[in-house]
Amino acid sequence: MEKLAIDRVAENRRMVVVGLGQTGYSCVRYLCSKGFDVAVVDSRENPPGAADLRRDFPQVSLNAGSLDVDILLSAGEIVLSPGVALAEPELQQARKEGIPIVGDIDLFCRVVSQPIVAITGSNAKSTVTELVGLMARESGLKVKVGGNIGIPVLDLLSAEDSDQTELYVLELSSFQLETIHDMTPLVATVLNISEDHMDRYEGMQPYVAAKHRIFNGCHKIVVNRDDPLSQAIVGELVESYSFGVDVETDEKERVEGQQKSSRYFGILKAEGLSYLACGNRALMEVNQLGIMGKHNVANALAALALGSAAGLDMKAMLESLKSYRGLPHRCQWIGTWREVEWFNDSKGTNVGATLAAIEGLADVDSSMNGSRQLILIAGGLGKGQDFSPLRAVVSEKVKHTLLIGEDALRLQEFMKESTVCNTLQQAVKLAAELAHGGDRVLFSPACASFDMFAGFEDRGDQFVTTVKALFE
Ligand code: UMA
Ligand code: ADP
Repeated sequence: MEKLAIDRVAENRRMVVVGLGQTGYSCVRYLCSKGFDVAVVDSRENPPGAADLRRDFPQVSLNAGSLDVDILLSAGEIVLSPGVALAEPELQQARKEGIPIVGDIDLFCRVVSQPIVAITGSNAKSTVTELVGLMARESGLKVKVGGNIGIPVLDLLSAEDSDQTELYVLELSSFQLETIHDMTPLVATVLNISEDHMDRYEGMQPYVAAKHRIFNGCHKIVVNRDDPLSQAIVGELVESYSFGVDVETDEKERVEGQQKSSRYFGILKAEGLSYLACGNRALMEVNQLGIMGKHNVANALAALALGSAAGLDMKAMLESLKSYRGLPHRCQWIGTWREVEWFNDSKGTNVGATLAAIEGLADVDSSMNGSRQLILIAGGLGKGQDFSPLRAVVSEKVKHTLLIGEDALRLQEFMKESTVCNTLQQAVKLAAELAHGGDRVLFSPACASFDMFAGFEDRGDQFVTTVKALFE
């Protein structure tokens, strides 16, 4: 029974899965295939997986509408979905009664012996996870990518070729990290930290603490030199790699300066050109990157550091950085009409992401005198965030902001020039009227989407469709 033969579970093979979304359903499928007695509870009246469960696993009971305490207390182990907080009183009660609460990542780690690259952060997780996956594939490894990126980790095990997998690259959210006990990743990183999910955490401290659980038991770490909250205190035996766009060493300094270690990833400037660099060695010109913006330079360096720590081939990694064009809805270029460029950053769901998108796209263009003018479209569900960090950057780099959604008025307090719109379509139309040749229009909401859309993909798709309908 693999490593799952923990005493308690061996005694009581009843697993209670909490939540029947993507994760819960993958847990049911996995646990049933291993012969466990499985029951499901979900606080929603009609959870998304209910019809499929009845059809494919009629032997599994589903109790929907509340987290039934008696069912929870009957468990050998509770398997918690990430969308449900450990703080729910029913779960706290079960915990007090001594019932272990784990997540799908623990179930996965108990049976997997291959190396894992574990990636978290407030932003850039999916981009860096995809990049490291691509780099590993280009290096000739059989690699699987999953986790918060949208593929539950247990589904990676059900693939026919999973026995041959040589490396797993996992994107992990703070929610998933809350229930991790058994992971010992080869490499772990917190890419960056900025405020998010404040509707779930009582302040930054517990949010940061959840993220840092990724470092427990890891062999190597990658830290962001520009972000103190990403950095961990680890023992001497843990190899430490770092990345940052902070230090720009010119050639003179490079010759005279101290030799930097091969675990140090940064930017080198020489003869007016910027290079991604490892130690004192220039690797490739920044403008050869397939993804745009300063934040993506940091993401490329993070991927290089993670890939190096995982032993990937440098040439393959650099080729991947040249060919990778990024995921949709992340600072994605939509097109240029009347000399105005339009960008969809619907995945910018918190203030940190939107700041990075603004800084990345309002870069200085040598053909113009100074920064580009941005028109920003933002707004949605603020998740209890403090919007004030937007004030200074928006006032410096954004010509006008168009605001939508539930927290539009709260956001407006921090915007110099802004207009509240009833719909995204109205905001797009106004943006087209306000933008002049050379400007860029950026849709980066700094908010979640569920007040007006089915999710960030739906929101981004509606933006792209509206923009294209206006011009094509
Ligand atoms: N819910 C209830 N009651 C329940 C169970 C769930 O109200 O009993 C609600 C949750 O509060 C949440 C929703 O249902 O609003 C979905 O929760 P879930 O745990 O069932 O979610 P899954 O469908 O399993 O998807 C989860 C991740 N979602 C969350 O953590 C909310 C997905 O990340 C992830 O791709 C998937 O597992 C596979 O690993 C999404 C996400 O938004 C993209 N993640 C957050 C983020 O990136 O910021 C953390
Ligand atoms: P995540 O999976 O963590 O949400 P994504 O790679 O999907 O991260 O990117 C989400 C958004 O985060 C992007 O649309 C962009 O606005 C922002 N972003 C990307 N890279 C960075 C970075 N290095 N620092 C801050 N924000 C970033």
